[in-house]
Amino acid sequence: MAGNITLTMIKPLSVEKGLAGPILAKINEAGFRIAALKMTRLTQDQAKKFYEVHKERPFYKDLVAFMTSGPIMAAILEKENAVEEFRKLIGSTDPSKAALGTIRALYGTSVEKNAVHGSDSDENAIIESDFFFSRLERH
Ligand code: 3AN
Repeated sequence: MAGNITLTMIKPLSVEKGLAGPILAKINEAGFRIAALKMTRLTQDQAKKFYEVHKERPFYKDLVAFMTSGPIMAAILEKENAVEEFRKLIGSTDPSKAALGTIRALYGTSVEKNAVHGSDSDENAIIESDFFFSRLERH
């Protein structure tokens, strides 16, 4: 059975451009419930750990630098089949290839600066939610 949570990060450039509000509005309109939400700035170590699966990829160092360049907003989103539904809402990794109207098509700048993160599996949704939020921070 598909899980009902996913983890998103509104990435630094989106926060800097004042896009957190519009992005959260899209998330609400799409029927997700926000179960946890915080603004924080990732340390180098945290960003490296979060993106550890990509550590052999050529873009890893730049991605860590970008993700630590300013505050982000992290949220746990709830909906039936949340991971897949949210990936539909955000669109492809590359904003120029993302479907019209998706969050990355609307607000993304490049493959790296693609507006938001979304978990890629139920298993990672749980790991990533635990990375950011204690039980007391979930509602
Ligand atoms: P997604 O976020 O769509 O699941 P992943 O998991 O392949 O994509 O990549 C994680 C993050 O790494 C992306 N959100 C993006 O910021 C960055 N990334 C992925 N591919 C590239 C690339 N070719 N060049 C630069 N950054 C990339």
